[in-house]
Amino acid sequence: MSSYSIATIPGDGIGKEVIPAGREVMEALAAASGGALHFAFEDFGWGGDWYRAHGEMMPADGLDALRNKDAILFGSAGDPHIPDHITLWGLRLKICQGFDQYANVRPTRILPGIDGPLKRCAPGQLDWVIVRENSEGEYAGVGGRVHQGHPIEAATDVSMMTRAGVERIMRFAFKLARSRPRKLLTVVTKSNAQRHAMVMWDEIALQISKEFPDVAWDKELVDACTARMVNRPASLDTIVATNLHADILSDLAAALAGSLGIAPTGNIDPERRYPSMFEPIHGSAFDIMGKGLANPVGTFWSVVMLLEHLGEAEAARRVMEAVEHVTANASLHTRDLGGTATTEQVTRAVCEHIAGVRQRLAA
Ligand code: NAD
Ligand code: K
Ligand code: MN
Repeated sequence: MSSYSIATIPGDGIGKEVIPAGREVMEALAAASGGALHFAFEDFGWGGDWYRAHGEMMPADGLDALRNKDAILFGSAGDPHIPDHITLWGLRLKICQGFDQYANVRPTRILPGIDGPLKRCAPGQLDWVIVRENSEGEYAGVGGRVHQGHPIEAATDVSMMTRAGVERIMRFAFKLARSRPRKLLTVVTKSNAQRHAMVMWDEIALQISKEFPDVAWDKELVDACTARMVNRPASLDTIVATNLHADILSDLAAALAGSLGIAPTGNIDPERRYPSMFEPIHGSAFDIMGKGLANPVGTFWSVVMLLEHLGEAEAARRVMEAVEHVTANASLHTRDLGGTATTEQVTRAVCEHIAGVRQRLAA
């Protein structure tokens, strides 16, 4: 039997709806495994409510409570009554940076039954993995404000990149590209305008590419890349970009694949010194929270990534199959996909499919 300890952090808004749904799916998977797979869950009620009670988004020793977990399933940080920079830096970024989860991996493809906005794009022509540098760059936290509130006020957010930080994300991206059938990497840049850090980024891309002679790669400016994603989706496969650039590109990618509610991501420590954290890419979705309208598919796909990270390829495949079975059925689409299904109905259908596979195997 394989047993894993999993931390769940629903956080705020619809995180409180989709993370319990993700846990239900993992429990259904364990039940269907006939004892081969076991998950010990511990739930952490951190986020906006915790902030109101304690003045911080998570306890000061919170990372210690997570350190020995095998993986973390995270919902969203963001509360309508607390500034976004407090919720983000106080919880999600604290975990990403505390555990040096420097590779943020975002697979995107059009799932069966989903109608993406790209009318000229057959489903198989959009199959990307975006690798986002997740530890420095524009979100390094370097900067400040002087003369606050005065007419001469100035403020900076410095995009700080280190050679070591860029080398490790480039190496990760080339490796990932090599593991995919097309062995194709696009390095996104903005070295025409950002003439220091991005020029180093380009130089390091060239340097690391020499370690991967079997990977074909090209460079694209980030603005041009948005157009290429829309006009020539099949020309892209694996994409590596800075923290900010990839943040933006991956929301575009999610929308092109049908909905923000479907897209998953992993915040990964490739060296496995710390637990990695998996989450849907969407936020707290204040406009739909508490209504049962949240699409849980992004969380389920995140569970698939979590299982793959744990080396449970067969279990991951089983969950992905159940997800694709559900997306293929329009009566199980939530409102963001033009349907009327609730979070609970989609969750139940995925759990039933997982349980049914076992029944069919046993029969
Ligand atoms: P959002 O992702 O919360 O919502 C954007 C739009 O997409 C909304 O219309 C929402 O209803 C819809 N949507 C998102 N997820 C959906 C789902 N699963 N099913 C159906 N519809 C879905 O982004 P936002 O509105 O920019 O941000 C809201 C809050 O979330 C902010 O506080 C922000 O800082 C935070 N946020 C957190 C994270 C994170 O924790 N990783 C990521 C993004 C935003
Ligand atoms: K999220
Ligand atoms: Mn984002």
